[in-house]
Amino acid sequence: MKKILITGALGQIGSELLVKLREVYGTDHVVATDIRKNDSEIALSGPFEILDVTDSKRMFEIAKNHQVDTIIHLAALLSATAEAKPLLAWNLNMGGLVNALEVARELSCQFFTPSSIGAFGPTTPKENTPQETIQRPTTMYGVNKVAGELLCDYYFHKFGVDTRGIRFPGLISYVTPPGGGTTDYAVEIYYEAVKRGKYTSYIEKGTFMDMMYMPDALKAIITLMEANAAQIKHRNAFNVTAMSVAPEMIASEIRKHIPEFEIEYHVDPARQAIAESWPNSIDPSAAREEWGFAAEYNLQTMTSDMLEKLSKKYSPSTMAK
Ligand code: AKB
Repeated sequence: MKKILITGALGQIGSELLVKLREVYGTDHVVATDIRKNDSEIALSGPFEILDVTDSKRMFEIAKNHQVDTIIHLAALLSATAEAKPLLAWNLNMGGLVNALEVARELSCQFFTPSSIGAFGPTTPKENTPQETIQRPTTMYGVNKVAGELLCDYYFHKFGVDTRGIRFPGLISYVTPPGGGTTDYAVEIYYEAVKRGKYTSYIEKGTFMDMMYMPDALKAIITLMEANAAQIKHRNAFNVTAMSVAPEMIASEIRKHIPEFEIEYHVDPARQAIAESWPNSIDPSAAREEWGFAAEYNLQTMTSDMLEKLSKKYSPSTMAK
């Protein structure tokens, strides 16, 4: 049975992955860490330690004290924030990653960290982007992600650390909103549809990016971590996707449930430029072939589920509790 340490456990992926991992491996087998603690059920439901991932000594102590054998390193700044604060992004994203890899090396832990469609750039083939292709991103986030993929490869080849990674597209969920990403519009649109019946998109109509519903992302992480090492060739990191969508496509799907829903566009040039530098759609065939990746949700099924869950979350009776 694995004993797992998660960094960034209160973030968008962490807050749901933590619950899922505790269901699978047991509450005491998953140690949550984040830079702050809040009074959410997640933070209070099992082992939790405050950790700034740039503090390598503390990270080592926590991992050693809890005798973990697996590290899932999620703490990082997303693309739009990283672009606004590039030096902070370099220090946090790369500093945190190398600290976590060092702990994995010293304690012989299995290791997972997410990469992103942000690891591609404007010279990458835009449609059906291959697993192995040109990676010359023009954002600080992209530079971090490419360097991170290479660093994880290095720790595998040089030190034998069992590093594994996934290039995630935009992740959509109703539990914890993302913050500072370029694909965040695809989450906000559902919240605003339920709360106000309209949304102003900062991403231009006709801009395609890959997306995936959170349950598929969680399943992908667990499946990859459980996969037989002998099957895995592209360990850092696998392309995965569930859908390639533009804002108007999500809007028209929402309208099937909320016919009066309206979308307007007020484009944010900074985030639009990032979006345009990324692929329109990526090819997940290596993940499918090497460890059986398959997304369950498409735009239709995800939209139904998001709207149902958010309507419950924001219904007057739930809000009054
Ligand atoms: C972002 O928009 O920065 C992230 C990502 C695709 O990596 N959601």
